[in-house]
Amino acid sequence: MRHKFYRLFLTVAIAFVSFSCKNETKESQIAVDTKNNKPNIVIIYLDDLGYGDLSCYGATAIKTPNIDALATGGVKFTNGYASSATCTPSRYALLTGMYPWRNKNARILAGNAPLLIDTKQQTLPKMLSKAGYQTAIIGKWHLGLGSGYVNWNETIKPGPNEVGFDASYILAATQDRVPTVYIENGHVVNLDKNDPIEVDYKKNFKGEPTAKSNPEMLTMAWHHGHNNSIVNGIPRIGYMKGGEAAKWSDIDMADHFLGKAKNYIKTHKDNPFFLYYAMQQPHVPRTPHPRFVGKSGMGPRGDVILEADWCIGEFIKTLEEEGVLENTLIVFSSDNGPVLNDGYYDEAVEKLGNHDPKGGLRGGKYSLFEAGTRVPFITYWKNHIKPNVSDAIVCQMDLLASLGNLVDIDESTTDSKNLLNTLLGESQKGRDHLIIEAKSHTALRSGDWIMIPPYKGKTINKKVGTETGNSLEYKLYNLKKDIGQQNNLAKENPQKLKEMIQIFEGLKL
Ligand code: NG6
Ligand code: CA
Repeated sequence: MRHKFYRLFLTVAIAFVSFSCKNETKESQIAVDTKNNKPNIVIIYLDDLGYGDLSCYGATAIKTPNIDALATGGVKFTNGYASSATCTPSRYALLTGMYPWRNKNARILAGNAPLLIDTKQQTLPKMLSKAGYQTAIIGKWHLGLGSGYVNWNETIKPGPNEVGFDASYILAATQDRVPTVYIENGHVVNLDKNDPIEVDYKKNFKGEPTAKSNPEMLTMAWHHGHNNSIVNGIPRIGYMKGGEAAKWSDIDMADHFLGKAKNYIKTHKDNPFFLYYAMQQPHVPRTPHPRFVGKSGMGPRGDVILEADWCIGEFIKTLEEEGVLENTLIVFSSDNGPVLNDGYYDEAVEKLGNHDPKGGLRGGKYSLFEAGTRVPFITYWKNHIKPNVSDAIVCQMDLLASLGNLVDIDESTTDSKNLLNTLLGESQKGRDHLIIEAKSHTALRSGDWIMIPPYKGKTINKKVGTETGNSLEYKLYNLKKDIGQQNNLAKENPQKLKEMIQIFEGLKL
């Protein structure tokens, strides 16, 4: 595909050159043409969306027509992985192309944690900038800000703009963590200097209400954690004071980010762009806009999945209306697997019915079993990618090397694999091996097999209600025959186990 693409460009370029008579301008004109021929790149990244949460991945109780359209018009991966079973490490791997377990700080970050990515590190937006792209993030960041102490009332840096994004419009960490404000290019949006923002993750500010001291103020009840500051009636993680005018509206968040994403397309369509559209759904607190309340019959979790699908439909419509859809490669995925009760009473468990967010896999968010990291993964490029289903093993971490290949930048990468042809549906060859991670524990996927080493610790995360993947024995599953990881073959197949341990140890060096 890429070759075809460049061949086409070459023909156009040669035609152009033979046409133009003044030879001094030839070279610069070619350079401009090369730039204009690069496809835009969009990563649409959901938060906690499970392998079975979309109708294109087998869900029947919920219909996601807009995401389904990407899957049926592009490549739907059945073995697509986030690097990790939680957010921060997966996002770290996506943007840096590096295994997150190589960085001991790559774990779920507080809202005031320092920037996790070194400003000297290689990143996707830096690489694409080098290739002439305009780059932006709109949505959830959760990779830390500042270098220790953040003053939210001044320029907040380093952050996304210091690791390669030309433009950023973000929520700092998660929707359930303070500060509950949007930050645009390092500045809190709508900040009133007379009402400065203070954030603390250890202690409350004197006189400020919390979920524990003022339960009567709550419009959503907390189940575990989430009992600190109250914003819009929702109890959060962490304490925050001030910034009243800057606080976001939870029910409008999806529309707000969509508006920003649409506007970005409209104002940047004339030159190649890379947009990382990091949506907040269906992470807690699930706050569907009233238009979507009750629409799924599954409570807020189902409703926000419908809301996300609608947003994606609107976003694609904008690409089409602005005339850039056919020149835009879209990658769709999720940062980790699904969770129902992630700390609030919001009927996710009670109203689930027959829906299986895990899509037949075992575990879920936080788990080393498959549902923790195996997620929906779709590539779409209208009239360029031939619709297909691929069983190749691909990981989000591979986007760095693969997109590098697409834009002709050859950066050396340790962990990221160039799978461009696979992502464009021209090859079925994926990774030979992949190390997945959950809460700093790691396991090896290799071919049809997965090996989970012994780990101490709870086997079940009781509050959340999922299996962690911890046990005192080695676990070995053949995923082709046993996608639900029910038959541990470690004892039956010591030879395979030994081989897997050897590969795993070799890769972890
Ligand atoms: C956990 C939170 C959970 C969620 C998660 C991060 C508690 C008890 N649980 O610590 O609600 O915020 O962090 O999710 O506080 S992630 O998708 O960003 O990794
Ligand atoms: Ca997540």
